[in-house]
Amino acid sequence: MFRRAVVTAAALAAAVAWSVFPASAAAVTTKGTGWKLTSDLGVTSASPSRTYTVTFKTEALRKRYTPYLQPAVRQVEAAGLHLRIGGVEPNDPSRCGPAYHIQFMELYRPLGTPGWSQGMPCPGQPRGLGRGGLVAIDSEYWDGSWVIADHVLRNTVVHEMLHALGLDHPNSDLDKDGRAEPYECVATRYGNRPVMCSPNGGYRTAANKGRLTGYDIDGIKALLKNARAQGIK
Ligand SMILES: [Ca+2]
Ligand SMILES: [Zn+2]
Repeated sequence: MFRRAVVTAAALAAAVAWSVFPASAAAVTTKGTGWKLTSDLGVTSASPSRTYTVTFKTEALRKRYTPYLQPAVRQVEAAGLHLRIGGVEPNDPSRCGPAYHIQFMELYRPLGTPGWSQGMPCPGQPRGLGRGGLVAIDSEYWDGSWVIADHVLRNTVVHEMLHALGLDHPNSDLDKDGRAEPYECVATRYGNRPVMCSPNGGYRTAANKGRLTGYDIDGIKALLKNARAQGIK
């Protein structure tokens, strides 16, 4: 639900110092209706040509999360970003993995808060080009200590993957009380908030849970558009 550092604060600071603001910032759009990019971590685009690969720390995790991710992965592909579900590889919550990998793991309360998971892109990338990231799902969902509805679980897993691709929370101050509050996100006329809303939104129906909303798809398209605007392949 939140995206802060799996990577250590020191590593983050060093990486962000590299370039939070790309030289061609003028060509980059970082937010729109219902979507926002992770510009404060220096990620504003995604490669239109490279393939991003989701990997898992263990075979058990691969089996567990692959079905949850498949519908969303197909939508991201349809939006033009090459994304595939891969296999098992070691990962380390304190550092980013191979380029263009999104590494899934389970940790006990990765943010220290009961029931919260986290995902983040590798920060401070040259020209703001996202190169994948890390996802840590709270292990409490599986040991019975945190009760989570199936649609919330599925939307959470997808939400964290989208963080690793470079999408941020699009919460904004819709009621003009001076603060962008939890759940304060645009919604469709059916009341569906972006999956990237914080805490996570997304569909609640059996047919659509774990699928991106149109807002989230617009965010994915913006990552690609920014890359093209900067001549990133
Ligand atoms: Ca508000
Ligand atoms: Zn989040």
